[in-house]
Amino acid sequence: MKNSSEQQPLDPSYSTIPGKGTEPAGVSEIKIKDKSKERMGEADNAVSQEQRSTTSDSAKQQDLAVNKSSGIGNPLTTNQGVKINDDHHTLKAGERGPSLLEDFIMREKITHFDHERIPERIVHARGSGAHGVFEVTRPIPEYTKAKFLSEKGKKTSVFVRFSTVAGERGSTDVSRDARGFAVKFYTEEGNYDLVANNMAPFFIHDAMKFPDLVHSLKPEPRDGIPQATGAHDTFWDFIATSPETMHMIFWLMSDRAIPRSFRMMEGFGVHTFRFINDEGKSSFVKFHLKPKLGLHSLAWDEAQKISGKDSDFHRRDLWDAIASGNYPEWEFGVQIVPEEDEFKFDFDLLDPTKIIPEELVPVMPVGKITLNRNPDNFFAETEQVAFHPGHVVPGIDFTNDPLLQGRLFSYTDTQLSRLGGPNFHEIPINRSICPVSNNQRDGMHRMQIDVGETAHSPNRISDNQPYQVAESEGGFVSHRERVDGHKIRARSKSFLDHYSHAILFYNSQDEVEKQHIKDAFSFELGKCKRESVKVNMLKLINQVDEELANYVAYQLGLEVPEGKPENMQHGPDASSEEYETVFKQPEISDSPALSISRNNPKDSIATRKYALLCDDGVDGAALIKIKQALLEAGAMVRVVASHQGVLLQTSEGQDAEVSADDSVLTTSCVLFDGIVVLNGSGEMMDSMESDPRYKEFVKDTYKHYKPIAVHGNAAGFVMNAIGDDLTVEEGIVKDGTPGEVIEAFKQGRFWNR
Ligand code: HDE
Repeated sequence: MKNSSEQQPLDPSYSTIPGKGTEPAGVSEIKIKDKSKERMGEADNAVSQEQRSTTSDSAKQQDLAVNKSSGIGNPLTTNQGVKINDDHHTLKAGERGPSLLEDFIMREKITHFDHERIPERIVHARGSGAHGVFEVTRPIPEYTKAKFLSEKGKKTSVFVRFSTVAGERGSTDVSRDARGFAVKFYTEEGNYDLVANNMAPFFIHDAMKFPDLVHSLKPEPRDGIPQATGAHDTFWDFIATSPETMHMIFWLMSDRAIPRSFRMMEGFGVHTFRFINDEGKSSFVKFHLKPKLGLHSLAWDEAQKISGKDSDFHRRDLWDAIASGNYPEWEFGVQIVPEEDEFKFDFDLLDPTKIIPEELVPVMPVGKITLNRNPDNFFAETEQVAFHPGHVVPGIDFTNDPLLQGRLFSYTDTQLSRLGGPNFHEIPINRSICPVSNNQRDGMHRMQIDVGETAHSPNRISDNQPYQVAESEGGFVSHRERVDGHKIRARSKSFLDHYSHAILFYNSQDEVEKQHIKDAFSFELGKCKRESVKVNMLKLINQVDEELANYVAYQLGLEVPEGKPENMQHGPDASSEEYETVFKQPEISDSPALSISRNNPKDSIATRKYALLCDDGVDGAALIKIKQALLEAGAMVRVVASHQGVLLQTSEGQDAEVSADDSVLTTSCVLFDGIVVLNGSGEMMDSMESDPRYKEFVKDTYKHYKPIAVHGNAAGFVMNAIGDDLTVEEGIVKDGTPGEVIEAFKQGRFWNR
């Protein structure tokens, strides 16, 4: 293995934007330590705590450096280090003869190849990751003794993995689904993993139901269809018989399930956790991640088309943003509930299908996460990273949320088979930046060479080393919660209100968002084959909103059935006294924080992507002017024509070359946030008019509610292309100045079309 002085430079495109995107903070500070010593536990003092905390934003990069190798300048060798003379031909008995078993070089190469895949994650198989840094903006020692939250300005390395839930590893990024948002904080006290989602509630109460939920969501067992979507019978059959899913299902039918970008979605820790301060006092806490760019989503038709045109849409967006120096940022915030207020709410804090409305307990910002470095190797980092909600540090602890309790078992268990044994914590992306020593030994792929004479405790032979650590010195001590109960398999009655938070969520949406929810239910249930599934679902939807249920019923060609839902899993029987307690009204009637449109800043086009649509004969001067203005506003711009490369121009006195980055064959309007249609020669307009791909480019941009700027003689073509779909001209800027175009682009979507 080569040392990191021969490490590949950072992504070369970092330096393409002047003044931006040079090395992420701290990377240049990388110094090589003797990692072999440190990994053997001998170098506990090799880097002092002080040194660590001053370099902590780059501490993980420093840690990873020893494992990196570019191969550049090296001879080609076998895995045993033997130099290879011919890597292209199998050893054969004669030029046309049979291959020889003796060929250790060929056998090694093929054998390694045969084993280079690992099992994909059971859920969240499709993901994208990036490195970054967490910085404290508001220390909270009054609530938690976690050191990474203790000082203003303190920086901690992080690795974040975003994911879809249902689809397999190679599936589309833009299915209707929840998104995983898992953050590994490499703190000086060990790794802390916040394994979050982009939706605040979860489907179910109890971990025991998770395999059923996931089996229903995954492709159906008989035919393996459909991929990466819940729009099929088994999923809706599970939902329709499990009313506890109603809150989450409304989030899933909302635009939150089709984010425009990972960079534009929130993260939620879902469960209520505990913070523990230095005095041992506990408070309840919910974790939040709020994107600096605000919340933005796709249109459903657009998302389905993106799946065909670029199924790596989110992965590419994240990669390109980081590579071009547009580092995504999230505010990291907490909702704190004092222990004594545990029963103050209408819902149970331990119920993961509920949220604490931000209007009841505001989110306090405590830091920010910035993603500033793409991985060097997808497999080594994004695929091998292993998160676990049980990876906590002193100052963070669990509650008795039965879903969380089950997760605490599942994550290590699943890594054992996915990553091939019990030593996955040694994989570079997973190992902590602080020393690890204990009496665990051996197992598949052990990297650490444990020296010394003992692997047991207590021991006199090695003077009880490694030693236990007092709580006051940072030893983890579980919160001393009094627990007293019967051993039963049951569900708390305090969890049985299944509808109030779904009602709150739905009522907090604006009319456009409500319409999208109506359409989503109609689409998803419309894909189901069994009428019984649809009818059961209509009954449940009817508990949340009658008008919605009637709308969906009409779309399905059905009627909303009379009566309350019956034969539900874990809802009380319709004849029981408890039954009415299930139907509560929400504690508050409106929560603006739940709506995307109310959290959607319209103040910038930075990092948005626009197409300049034109062809040979374009007015080059106009193209350069608008392109420059958009770039200066921080947008990304691609020129799209009938072919790639240099374009002929009409403009006089315009010497600069203009060329097309993409053609209408290689790209699509669904990959852009808006378009500018340039003016040009009569021939240019004729060729655009006669090419259906141009027409579709404009028409779909309009249909997906996105802004269209049009110059001069292109206006006729644009209006023809939209044709009968035209309802309002809002969002179509004719002959606007660059400033006017940018103002329209800032609006993002014109939903009233
Ligand atoms: Fe997970 N979940 N989960 N989950 N989850 C996994 O662990 C599980 C739940 C979440 O990018 C698996 O390493 C159970 C809630 C994310 O690598 C597995 C239950 C939330 C990721 C697993 C839940 C999540 C996972 C599969 C119910 C939001 C991707 C691979 C008790 C707070 C992490 C793996 C990554 C992954 C189990 C419910 C988020 C099988 C049993 C609630 C973001 O262990």
